Amino acid sequence: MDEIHLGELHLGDIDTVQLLTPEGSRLSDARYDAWVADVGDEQLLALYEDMVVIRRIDTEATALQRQGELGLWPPLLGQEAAQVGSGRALRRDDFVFSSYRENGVAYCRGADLTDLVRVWRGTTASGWDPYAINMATPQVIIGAQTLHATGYAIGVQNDGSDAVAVAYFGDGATSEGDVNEALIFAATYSAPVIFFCQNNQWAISEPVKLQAQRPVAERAPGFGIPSVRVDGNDVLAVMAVTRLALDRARGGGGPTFIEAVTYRMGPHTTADDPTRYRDASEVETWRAKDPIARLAAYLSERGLLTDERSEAVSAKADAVAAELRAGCIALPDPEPMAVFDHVYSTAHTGISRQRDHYSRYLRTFVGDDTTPSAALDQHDTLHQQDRKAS
Ligand SMILES: Cc1ncc(C[n+]2csc(CCOP(=O)(O)OP(=O)(O)O)c2C)c(N)n1
Repeated sequence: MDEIHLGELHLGDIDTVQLLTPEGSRLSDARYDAWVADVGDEQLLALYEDMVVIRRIDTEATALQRQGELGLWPPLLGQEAAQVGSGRALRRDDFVFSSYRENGVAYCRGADLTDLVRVWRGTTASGWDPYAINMATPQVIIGAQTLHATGYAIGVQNDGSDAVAVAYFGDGATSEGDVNEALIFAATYSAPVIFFCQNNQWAISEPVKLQAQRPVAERAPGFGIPSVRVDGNDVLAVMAVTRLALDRARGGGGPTFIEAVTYRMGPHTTADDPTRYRDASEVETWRAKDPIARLAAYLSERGLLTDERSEAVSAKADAVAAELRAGCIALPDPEPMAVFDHVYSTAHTGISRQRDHYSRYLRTFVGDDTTPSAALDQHDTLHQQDRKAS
């Protein structure tokens, strides 16, 4: 397979890789077909199931937030193909550094369902063990994870491993200094890292056109990094471009920048109201490019997605949603004073003072059944230890 050459990209003629049209027809592509030639019927059906399940997780979590069970949720509705196509291309020992919206990638990495919602329920400061699924916990500081991914990639390169780091971020993140610094370092050290930008057209209420006068994918060649623009609602095309980029990185070819052109059909988070800044017609235009509908159309046309199969996928999605809901609701409330644990490994007067203040505040509730007396007793012991230490 040819490598992507920097000289291939020119202003104004950037192509978007597509293997499945919105109507569900398979296009042939001399360059990318080979990268998904091994994807047989069962694997296509598995990709379809992944996307349906991920959408179901998303709608269930959104419902949980609306019912007051989660404080917040960042929906990924419409971005299933970008996340599944790339997530399923990775090896177990590759490492993912994501933002808060990559719940679909986390599902592909094998994250426990309850772990997807712990943080959003506010019961913990981080959702899962990064080393159990080789995926860092979600980054809320926009773009910072691109630096982490680049540093990690330089590390595995030094170790002589052929594992790859993948940074997921949005179109808005490309305006951040961190992302630009990461691109420079990755190019300089030829780091085995993939910059996977999900261009979902909006950074909260800022349209991508305001931030990027040219396609986002055109930025990377300026840093010496080859880039590719792919239809992010086409799971097969996303898988093909990700596999090529992984192959380049494993073979010492360095970083690749992927712009997956997709659309966030829901709000930025459940705290946002997109009707205030975007036209309903825009959403409808993108709904016609739905990633799940096009794969369903392709599979149905080929007689693969039978009623029976479709029902089995729905049943699986419902079971996953029920498990997610049960796990979420059963999460124990942490002791209030536990928020001060693990902030510093040694005594710290700033934290001690805050802990003391909060403890006194909690004591104003004494007599109330919700008073966490065990936590307060524990706090007193810790506080005395701190005092002795300082
Ligand atoms: C450094 C930083 N600046 C600002 C914010 C506030 N903020 C949260 S999400 C967001 C928009 C991000 O848009 P994009 O990168 O396109 O990702 P998307 O949410 O669309 O997936 C902003 C500005 C932040 N979290 N971090």
